[in-house]
Amino acid sequence: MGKKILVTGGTGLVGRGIEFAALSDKREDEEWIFLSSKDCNLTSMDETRKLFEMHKPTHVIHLAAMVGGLFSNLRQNAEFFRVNMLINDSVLNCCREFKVEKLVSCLSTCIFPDKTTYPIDETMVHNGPPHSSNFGYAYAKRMLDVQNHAYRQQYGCQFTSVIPTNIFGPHDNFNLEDSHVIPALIHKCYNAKRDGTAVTVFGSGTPLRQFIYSHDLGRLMVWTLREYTETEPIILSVGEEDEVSIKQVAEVVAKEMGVENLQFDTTKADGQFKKTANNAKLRQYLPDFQFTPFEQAMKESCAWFVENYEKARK
Ligand code: NAP
Ligand code: GFB
Repeated sequence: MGKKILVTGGTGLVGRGIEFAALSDKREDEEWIFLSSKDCNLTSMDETRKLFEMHKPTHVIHLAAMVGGLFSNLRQNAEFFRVNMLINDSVLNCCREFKVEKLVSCLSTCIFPDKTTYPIDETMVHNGPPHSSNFGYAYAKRMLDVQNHAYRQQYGCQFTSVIPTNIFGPHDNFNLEDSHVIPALIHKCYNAKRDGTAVTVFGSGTPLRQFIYSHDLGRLMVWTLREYTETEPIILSVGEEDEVSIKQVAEVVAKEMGVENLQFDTTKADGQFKKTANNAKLRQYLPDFQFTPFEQAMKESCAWFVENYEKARK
């Protein structure tokens, strides 16, 4: 029998990356359904049940979440916790009730302990408190790993999770209040070029991040759904050697967008200094996986924003 794969949060940055990957490697026995919040408000168990009743999925990739950058998290820790706990409870419970064969949910490297040794690996998710800027989001996401193990133990469910680093690409959220650093900088550079003004980068520019292109993450998540059988999470990341500073990122975006004047507002928060993750487990499974070079991925992301300015989330 074929697979019917439901992707919650299928219209967001990662969902579009998965759609791109699934279309590039089509399989006859797979039917993909990409959902938005308009199809169902997943904070409601009743609505979620109706959705599962309608689609009867055999497989689920669960992306839907309240998502935001550092400044959005700093303002709304309570909401990040509440909304994500509700969504995750509905989705995992319905996956059990409707006997979904496999569920892959999405964590994030920002949920790891703040005070830790580096590099971070998959065994360290629960080792200590997350960074204070996003503890609401981080604890809700950590609970997904707890839920996966509990559902496996009590009901034998095949539930697992992936842990991506910071992500960017087409269809990102470019809203300057809520967004992550790369879409924010692309949008700021666009405005600066149009208005002949300088670009303000928030914070000192010294924090370090690993960034993964949404199309690469899409390919890796399709692989996870098809091939990965552990309950334990797997980090989906570029190598430690590909970690970059925010200043370097700002310079790459500015160059791509044709902007020269960058200023740093050090009164704004830096957030977590780094969360360097180790991708050795991924490399054991996929030693030959090729990541898109950062500059190439940035070129495609900037071009997407310029070409889709009217319809982009901003
Ligand atoms: P995104 O672009 O903001 O997309 C979020 C998706 O979730 C959208 O499809 C949205 O639907 C849907 N959604 C939100 N609230 C919902 C609700 N109450 N009911 C149903 N659907 C709802 O986010 P993303 O960056 O693709 O994130 C996808 C996953 O990756 C999340 O689990 C996130 O935690 C994780 N992640 C993201 C990053 C990153 O840097 N972006 C890093 C690590 C992990 P609408 O389009 O209708 O609003
Ligand atoms: O992308 P960002 O919000 O993610 O910020 P985090 C990364 C860094 O970029 C921080 C700096 O040091 C910011 O100070 N930055 C510079 C900016 N200019 C800007 C700007 O205009 N907007 C933003 N947003 N940052 C988030 C977590 O943390 O990472 C979330 O809070 C989530 O929970 C996500 O998981 C992946 O890596 O700091």
